[in-house]
Parts: sequence; structure tokens; C-alpha cells
Amino acid sequence: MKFRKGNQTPAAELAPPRPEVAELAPRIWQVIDDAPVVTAVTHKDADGDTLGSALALALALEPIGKSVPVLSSPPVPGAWWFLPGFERVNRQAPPRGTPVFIFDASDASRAGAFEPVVTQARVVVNVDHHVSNTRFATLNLVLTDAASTGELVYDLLKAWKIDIPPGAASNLYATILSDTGGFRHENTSAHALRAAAELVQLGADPVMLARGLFKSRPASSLRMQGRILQGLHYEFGDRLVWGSISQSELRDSGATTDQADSAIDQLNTLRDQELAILFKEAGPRVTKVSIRSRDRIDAAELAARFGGGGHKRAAGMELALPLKEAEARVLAEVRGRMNDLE
Ligand SMILES: [Mn+2]
Repeated sequence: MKFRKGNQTPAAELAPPRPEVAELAPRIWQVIDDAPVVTAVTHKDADGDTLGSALALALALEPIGKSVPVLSSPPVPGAWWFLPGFERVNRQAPPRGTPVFIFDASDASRAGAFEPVVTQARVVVNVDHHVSNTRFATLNLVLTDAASTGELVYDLLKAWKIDIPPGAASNLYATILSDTGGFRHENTSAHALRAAAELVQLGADPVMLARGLFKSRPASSLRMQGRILQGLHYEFGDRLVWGSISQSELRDSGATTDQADSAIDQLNTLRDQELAILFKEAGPRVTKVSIRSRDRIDAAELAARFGGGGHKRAAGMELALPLKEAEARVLAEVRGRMNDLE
């Protein structure tokens, strides 16, 4: 193995990688050791975790002579423009036969337009933290106790003992910041906070990243959120809150479907709320659904009932139904579960 030596920060100051990552790291290195090109694939409707993981790998491997094309199924949400290296996404088509990493994706279909890149690759490395991961790859680095997939990428880079440049550190910090909802969700573990602190030590810029993530919304996004909030429905004594946004409402507010993604987090600020659901009309017969749960309902399991997936507290799915039908179908199931909680 040709591991590079010497992090910018003495290794003694950094926590060792998780044992599970340290154990698999040499085998993962083996598949990329002789490869001049390593492809990094994100999941579709890319979020900060999948993009930050892919970009961190690219920015860490390029200084040691590897070319790392980053592929993300279009349209790539422009909201992530502030991640270092974002401009390289989809700029370079990988040659055939390169090893492929896929990040934060529970199965190959999550790669969207780039699914063939994953399914036709000779070697695939699947790095993820979803409970729903199907372990579809050649090598599966799947640990569900990680706050973000990026946390696992960080452990992997540590295990490989390669330098982590500031741009890679920023991307990895962004994966934790976004997947913990700004250190607010249940996955805000000591491990995640320690990793975040170390990444700042390594040059991640927490102010720039918080600004990019939480203070960079276009006015259209706030206008759209206003629409959603105005039309919310409260049921079961405010323990179920749900809302929706149609294509025409999106058009009127000047916002795009991917901008609606952050609105669910506003619904999730309600006191005593048990379940928050947001329906987004993505097309005449396509409805995207986001779910957030507080204590008693498993959002991932609920989403799985409709072919989706995610985490216990945050999940989603895409239904091949018009908006109103999707609402009726999901709410029937949800109301049943809310009744069971009584
Ligand atoms: Mn994630």
C-alpha cells in the first residue's frame, strides 16, 4: 500500500478512525491503488452529505495524483454552490473501467441518471449510513451510527493516512453540519462533534459553511415557504402537521422543486409535533414526499411502505401519483398510525 504520510495536524491530536473503517480501509485502498482515475457518484437530488463526501474524496485524492470525476444526477441543486470544488461536478466524463465510489445511497438506483455507471463498474465502493442500505456493492462501508456519510469518508482518509486539504475538510464538515441539521438532530453524537472540531482544525471554514447552508436562500425560497406555511393542516392536536406545494404555486413564487426541500425543516419546529409531512408536486404524476418524525413514529419505515427510505427521523419517497392522490394515499396510512398512538 502506498499510503501518504503526515496530516497537517499531528495524528496524535486526531481521534483514531472507527475500528470498522480501519479494518476495511486497506481493502478499499487496494481497489484504487493502481487506478489513475477514481469516479465519485452522488445520489440523485443531491444533498450536502452526498456532495460533500464525493468532493472531499476528489480534493483529497487529487494531490496524490489521482483524477476524480464527480458525477451527480442532474439537475444538481444549485444551493450547494458554496462547497469547495462544486464547479467540478459533472465536468468530466470518467473513462470506462474505473473504480466507482457511491456515497450516501442505499441502492444503485439512487444514482439516478448515473445508475449505469454504478451497475456497469468492475468495482464499486458503497459508503453510506442509511439503515435501508442494501449492501449492493463490491465493498460496502455502511455504518448506521455515523451522523453523516462524510464522517465515514473522514475516517477512511484518516485510515489511509493521506493529507486532508482545507477544501476537503470543509466538505466533510458540511456533511455533518447538514445531516445533523446544524447539530440539532438525534444523530448529533460526541463522535460527530469531535469530527467536526477536528475538521475545523484541519482548515474547514464553519462560518462560510453555515452561511452557505443556512443564510443563502433566495427570496423566492422564502416566498414559497410562506405559501406552504399559510396552507398547513394541523391534526391530532397539532401532533400531525402537513402541507403541500403545487407546480403552479412554485411558479408563482419563482422557486424550484429542490428549493422546497428545506421547507420541511420549518414544519419540524412545531412544539408537540410527532409527524411532519410535506408533499411537493414534481410533475403531473410525480409527487415527492418529505417526512420528519419526533419520537414515536419511524419515518424510514413509513417511507418504505411507499417505496422510499431514509432515516428514523427524516425520510422521503417519490410517488407516481398526482399531488392530491398522493396526499390521500399517504395521509390515510399516517392517520391510522396517529390513531394507534392514542
Ligand atoms: Mn446522509
